[in-house]
Amino acid sequence: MNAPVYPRTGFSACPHDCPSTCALDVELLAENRIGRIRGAKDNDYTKGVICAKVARYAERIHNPNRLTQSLRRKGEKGSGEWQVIDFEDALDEIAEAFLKAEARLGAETVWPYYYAGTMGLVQRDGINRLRHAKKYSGFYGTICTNMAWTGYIAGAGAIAGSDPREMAKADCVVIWGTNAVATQVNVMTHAIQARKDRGAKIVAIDIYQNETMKQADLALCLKPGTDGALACAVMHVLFRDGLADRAYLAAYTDAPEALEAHLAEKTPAWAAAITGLSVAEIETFARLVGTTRRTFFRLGYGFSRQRNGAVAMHAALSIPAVSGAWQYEGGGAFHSNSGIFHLDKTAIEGLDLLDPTVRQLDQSRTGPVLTGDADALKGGPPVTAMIVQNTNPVTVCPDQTLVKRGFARDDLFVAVHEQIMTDTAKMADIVLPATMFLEHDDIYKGGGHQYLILGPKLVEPPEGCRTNHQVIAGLARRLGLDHPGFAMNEREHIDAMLQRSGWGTLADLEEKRWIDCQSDFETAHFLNGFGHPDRKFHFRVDWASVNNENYGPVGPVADMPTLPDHWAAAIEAADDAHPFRLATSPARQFLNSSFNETPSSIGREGRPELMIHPEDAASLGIAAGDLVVIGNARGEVRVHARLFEGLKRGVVISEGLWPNSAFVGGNGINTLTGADPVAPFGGAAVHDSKVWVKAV
Ligand SMILES: Nc1nc2c(c(=O)[nH]1)N[C@H]1C(S)=C(S)[C@@H](COP(=O)(O)OP(=O)(O)OC[C@H]3O[C@@H](n4cnc5c(=O)[nH]c(N)nc54)[C@H](O)[C@@H]3O)O[C@H]1N2
Ligand SMILES: Nc1nc2c(c(=O)[nH]1)N[C@H]1C(S)=C(S)[C@@H](COP(=O)(O)OP(=O)(O)OC[C@H]3O[C@@H](n4cnc5c(=O)[nH]c(N)nc54)[C@H](O)[C@@H]3O)O[C@H]1N2
Ligand code: SF4
Ligand SMILES: [Mo]
Repeated sequence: MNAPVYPRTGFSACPHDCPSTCALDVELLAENRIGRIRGAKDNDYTKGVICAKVARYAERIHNPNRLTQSLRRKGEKGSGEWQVIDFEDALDEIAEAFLKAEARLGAETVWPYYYAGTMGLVQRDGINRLRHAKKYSGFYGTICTNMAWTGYIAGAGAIAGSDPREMAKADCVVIWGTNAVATQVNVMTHAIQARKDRGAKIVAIDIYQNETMKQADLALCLKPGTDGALACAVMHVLFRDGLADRAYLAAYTDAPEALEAHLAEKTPAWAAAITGLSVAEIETFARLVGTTRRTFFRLGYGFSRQRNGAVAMHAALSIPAVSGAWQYEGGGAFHSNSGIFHLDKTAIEGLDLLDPTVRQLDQSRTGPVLTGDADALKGGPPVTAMIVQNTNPVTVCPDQTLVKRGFARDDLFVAVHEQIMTDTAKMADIVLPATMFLEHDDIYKGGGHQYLILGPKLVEPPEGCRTNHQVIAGLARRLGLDHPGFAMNEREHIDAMLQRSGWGTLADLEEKRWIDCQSDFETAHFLNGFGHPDRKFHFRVDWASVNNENYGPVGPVADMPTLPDHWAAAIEAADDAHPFRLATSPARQFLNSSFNETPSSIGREGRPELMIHPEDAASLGIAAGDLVVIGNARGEVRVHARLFEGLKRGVVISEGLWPNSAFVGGNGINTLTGADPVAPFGGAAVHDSKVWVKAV
């Protein structure tokens, strides 16, 4: 074989937890060195556009602070004192700790813990094979999607929708509760295409004037947790003004008469009082979507991160079912395409070994789980051993005080497999160094689009780094597990999954780079019926039965409204002691907690701040740049004030998942967010916290 020539371009996919899952062209400078990363021009979703932080990936992958050695804790937990150890010895110690814990308290005391730091299906999900083979506690991954998906499924019966590329063919694009400029830039590519080609109107609905709102023709800035009210008033106007598509309603929906009657009182004036929008804004928006057949509702995650988030998502999704927009190209709704890929992950996840009687523990309740809350532990043994891959719970999980207390427990053994020394890795007993995406083989599926994309190994990792798959297989060997999935390598897993799923072979994919899995127009627009057994869109919801995932309903499910509504009682409304509502929106230069270690991202983001309305600041005696304390019953956080006019009074926003050490006093922003169970199936209401704010 000829030696590879440099520089050259390699093909990949962005592994980060971002709906865009961009197809990438990677400049390869040497066997172990990359240059610039660009978006693939010939992928018709990516269209050559990626975010700046991934374009600068050389900075992250060649970061001098990367972990490249296995470490064993020397001092107290979190002391930062480590001893370098051999990788194989580290795996021996982890396996031994797991066996010891299991012998004492049963297999469920071990909690393999992972999330979406990489979205690669082999590297991310392989840990489940270990879990199923050993009957360790399951990881109920709720932190991101639960309220959103539950609300969407409640209406449509599936996680799918209009082809996201159709946004470019819309006459109105409603960008609802997603800061797409920052969080999934390609939505903007397609929406702006529609504006250029067709004069389409772009509507954005958010709680502050972020970069996406600034690009909108109509920017609706409402109070957090009130989207259900806006949606109801819009549908009220559609019925009132003869803009509801009654033929469509009769053919495709379950309870149009009940809905119309239910909405009779939900007028724009009613919604204005709740949302803080004006009646005129609501009327304008309703008329626009009611008179524009090709209205594309691009529903994001942000507005679902409220305790009434599932209800809000369902209410927003109900609008195109009333207007009939689903029938038209460029119309309908889209949230995620997760439901279209029908991938058979038996070998990757060891699903043939799945025992549904083994408990699952809720990611969003990591704090309560690790501090012994009997309800969060589902009546089972305490967690005394963990391996963590691709997630940074000490930064990202709600109710951080509990999370920290849990990870600090002396009777809890924790191994963390990481690329950098995160807040979580700092609390570990053993740290293992991980490869980055360009250093291992994997395959990625779009959330915001319809492609399966190959991400092959393109460069050599630093000596010492291991793939997730290698770590899991190494542990399995030591634990005496013989599932065939442990013996296969990454490429064999990709090939087997593709073949079993009917998507061809790895060799095919290597040639094509990506597979377009889009379903046909009728299916995507639910014109052959929605995903429920009766094939109707459901306005009426029995929340406890929407889905279950072997966990069961939680929270005040019985109080959930059965028709689209504003579920006021669920959210943490401001009160005299906590006059502000805090949202913790994403930072453009970070990807959750990833990139919060790269100098250029830190440089562009500055420091942890609180955006507060100038009049609120004045009333508290706070000036721009002042250090302030934000607090509630869960704890206190110190940040610098940034006066910002683009939000409602009584709303404050702190952008970004900074390392806890970036905060004066070391309490990260999730100190203020709650780990209480969110109805109906859990999740993290990270934009729904009542707080007080004080000058220091
Ligand atoms: N740059 C960057 N990109 C990211 C991420 C990141 O951290 N940084 N995170 C990635 C991940 S994991 C995900 S899941 C996606 C999420 O991406 P999005 O779908 O965009 O969701 P969020 O980032 O949670 O919030 C989006 C917007 O919702 C707003 N919001 C909060 N509460 C409400 C409300 O009650 N109503 C309305 N209408 N809006 C509200 C927030 O202020 C924010 O501007 O982004 C991904 N992409
Ligand atoms: N306050 C507040 N909290 C939030 C949010 C919010 O908006 N506000 N957003 C929430 C959301 S939507 C999400 S999805 C979560 C995300 O939270 P996390 O899942 O923790 O997300 P990341 O920070 O993207 O990734 C975590 C780690 O994965 C590591 N990693 C990446 N690739 C690999 C790999 O191949 N192998 C290994 N071993 N490690 C790898 C990275 O180095 C990074 O440190 O945070 C949630 N928390
Ligand atoms: S983080 Fe999102 S927008 Fe940026 S390259 Fe990755 S998938 Fe694309
Ligand atoms: Mo997420």
